[in-house]
Amino acid sequence: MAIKEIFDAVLALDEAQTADIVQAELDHGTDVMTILNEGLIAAMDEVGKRYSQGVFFVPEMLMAAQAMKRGVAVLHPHLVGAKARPKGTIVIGTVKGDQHDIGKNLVAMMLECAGFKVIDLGVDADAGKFLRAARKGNADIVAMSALLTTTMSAMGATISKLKREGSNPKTMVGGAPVTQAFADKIGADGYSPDAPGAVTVARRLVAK
Ligand code: B1M
Repeated sequence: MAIKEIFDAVLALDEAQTADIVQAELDHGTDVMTILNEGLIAAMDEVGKRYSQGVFFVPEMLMAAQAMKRGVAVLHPHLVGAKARPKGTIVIGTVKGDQHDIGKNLVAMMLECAGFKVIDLGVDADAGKFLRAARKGNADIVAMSALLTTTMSAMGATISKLKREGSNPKTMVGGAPVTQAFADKIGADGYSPDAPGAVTVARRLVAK
């Protein structure tokens, strides 16, 4: 069994096969993060390339996303470690106008694994939704994901609203088009290019 087969199963848009091969690879003793990064995430990068090239269209992206989710579901119990007292509360969501949730779900899962209480708002969450959830949950951090260049501005709008309304959780942002420079520009307290890095940033923000 090879990681390449996971990559191929996602690109074949085959949910059941993806789940089966991920399970087989786990049984074989392959590291969970290797399966995630070199199998599933690498395949989604290739899906994006094929979409840009006009080889894949939206239905293929959607089916690949379903395959990825099935694979991640198999990995989930292996990623979630023993839980102690929560290290802090994090409200997370994909920002307004944006339906992409695979990266956000991975970040949420890893934060959970690291011992944070995670309140997941799902996709298309507007500034008011983040604000209400942060207040209700007494959140330490509001974490936002965006995959579209057109929705990145919703992160800035959310941070402005939190500040305007006197809500003071720390904020962190991420997602493929987001950069450290953009995070600095909109006044986010933290940025990470990937899910494991998001855990490091969250730990730093709650320690401040
Ligand atoms: Co969309 N899509 N999509 N799509 N899609 C992209 C993002 C795109 C780059 C494809 C392309 O053109 N090559 C492009 C955006 C271009 C741009 O904005 N410049 C695009 C487009 C154009 C669109 C539509 C507009 C297409 C259309 O309808 N014409 C449409 C928009 C819908 C909407 O949101 N309003 C659309 C729709 C979809 C689907 C619904 C079909 C599906 C999403 C299904 C789902 O999520 N449930 C989809 C998919 C699957 C993709 C690609 C192929 C894969 C995204 C993905 O899941 N990657 C994507 C191409 C690509 O990214 N290569 C593409 C895997 C995931 C693990 O990575 O989310 O980046 P990512 O998360 C990473 C990091 O970014 C980081 O950690 C994660 C893991 O390490 N991270 C954070 C993410 N959030 C973080 C938060 C943090 C920290 C780190 O702190 C809070």
